[in-house]
Amino acid sequence: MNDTSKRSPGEGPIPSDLLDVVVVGAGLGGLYMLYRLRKAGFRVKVFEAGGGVGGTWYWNRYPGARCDIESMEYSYSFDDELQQEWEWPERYATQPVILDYVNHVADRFDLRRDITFNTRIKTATFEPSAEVWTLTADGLPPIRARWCVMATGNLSTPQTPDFKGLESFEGDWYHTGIWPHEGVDLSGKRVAVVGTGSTAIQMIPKIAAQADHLHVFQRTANFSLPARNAPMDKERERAFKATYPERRAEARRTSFGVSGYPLPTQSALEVSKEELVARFQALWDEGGTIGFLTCFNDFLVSEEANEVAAEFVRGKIRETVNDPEVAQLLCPNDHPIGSKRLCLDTGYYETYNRDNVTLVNARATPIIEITPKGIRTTDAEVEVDVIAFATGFDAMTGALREIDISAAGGERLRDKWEGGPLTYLGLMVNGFPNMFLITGPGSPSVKSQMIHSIEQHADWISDCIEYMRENYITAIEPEAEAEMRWVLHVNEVADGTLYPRANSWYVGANIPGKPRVFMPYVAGTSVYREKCDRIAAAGYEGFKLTTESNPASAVAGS
Ligand code: NA7
Repeated sequence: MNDTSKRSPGEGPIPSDLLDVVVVGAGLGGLYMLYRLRKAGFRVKVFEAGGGVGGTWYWNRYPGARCDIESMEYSYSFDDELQQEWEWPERYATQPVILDYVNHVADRFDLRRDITFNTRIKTATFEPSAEVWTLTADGLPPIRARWCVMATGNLSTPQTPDFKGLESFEGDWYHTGIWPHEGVDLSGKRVAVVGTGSTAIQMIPKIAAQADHLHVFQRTANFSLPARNAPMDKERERAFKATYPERRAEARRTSFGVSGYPLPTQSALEVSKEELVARFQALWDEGGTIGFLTCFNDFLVSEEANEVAAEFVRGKIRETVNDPEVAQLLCPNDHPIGSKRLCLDTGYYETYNRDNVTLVNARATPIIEITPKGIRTTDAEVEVDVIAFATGFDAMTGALREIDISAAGGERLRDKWEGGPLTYLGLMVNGFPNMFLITGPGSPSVKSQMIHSIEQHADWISDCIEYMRENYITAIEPEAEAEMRWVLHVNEVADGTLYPRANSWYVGANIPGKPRVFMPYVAGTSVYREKCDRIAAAGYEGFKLTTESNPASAVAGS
């Protein structure tokens, strides 16, 4: 071992260029990680590709961008004064409001002084002899740290299909995930939206209200529920704030990390069809998606129960959309409801009753090329001035693939994950010591209230690094066998549900050539948290720990 490894991690003099922890990304995950590690006394720096904090909420500025979890839930819980003082103006917060909130958090806790913006990390390499991570970025000297935390986000690599002729398009085109910060004036324009996922469903009513004509290219219809967004109910806000700590504790005992939706105990098959429909109607009237997803314990397990809900929503679509042919086209028929991200909208289906909106069936007549004047399908050329690609992201693994991550023996993460992501708890990867993932594949991540899961991961990671400091442990990584068992478990849990039945970004189906592997852990956040805590309490069971006095590896726990 060389000099840098002789000091106890996080203690004693630090060679001037050696950090304790380097964090990649200043979104909600990176910011809280910085706060937590700094509080524990570690020397931390964050590097962020964007020009400001916020991650997803910094980049996704398309019209109508809004969170689909209620504001009182979708916020940090770590500081009671913060959650008491911050006022959310609406039931569901818009992107600009969330970005204001994130900026407020960065200022309030003086986080910016440790963040370098406009810096995209290109490589991350672990030197086993020194037990040091070295990261590189254009225009900066190498960044060296004992630990590396990837807070790179799950939906941060926008995916524009490789359409022939795109470069010849004479109008303007945008991907929703990198929407211009100054906004786009679409008034009087002929606009095409490609895609009908959550993003498009939020954006389409806004664009229709502005554009001269909107053409929506739909390949797969999606289920969407009404948000019933409204200005914040002051009484509800007051009641919520009066019991915030209890609410947060309750959220930890749920599947999705959202309070008010306890673990369901009843099977949908135990109630009559009439009662099922009445329950779905009540949830439809209340607005939001979590109620639907947690109303019965077999909603995402039993095809029969699921189909009742699916048909209920299809009925609403037929009731709402005047043209029966358009309504039929909007009715999803190829996946169980909830097996793809359940969308949340304000006036989505109603938008198709407008004269200036045309739905193009991009399944029956696929897009074959972009022309100088617009989009050509197998049926016709649609002339437009602007194309908005709401075509999604290389989800969960994309941002990590973009960084050339390599470790002991030169193994690269990209190669290791060629057949799908392999992690232990979605937190660490065998062969890549001292590198942590925030909400990585194999954790509940996108199948939960993200800030809830971010806080849980950042707390676990900080506790782990503190434990290493206290116990003179210089390196930690999962045992290969523990990792394999976890991956099998994640898959087994998913296979017991209807989730794998959909061609969703949860299985990488939206990226040509991406291996079809179900990535999130869907046993629920409460089950997951309990497992993480138990493993840590058992001395990091399933992890290989290297101590300073005994550099030979020792397996913790049993
Ligand atoms: P999604 O949910 O991945 O949706 C992408 C949409 O783009 C979906 O409707 C796709 O159809 C469509 N798409 C992709 N490629 C094409 C081509 N080549 N032709 C036509 N249509 C295409 O991304 P979002 O941004 O909406 O949402 C991502 C998450 O962000 C969301 O779940 C929230 O968690 C926040 P397909 O279904 O593949 O047929």
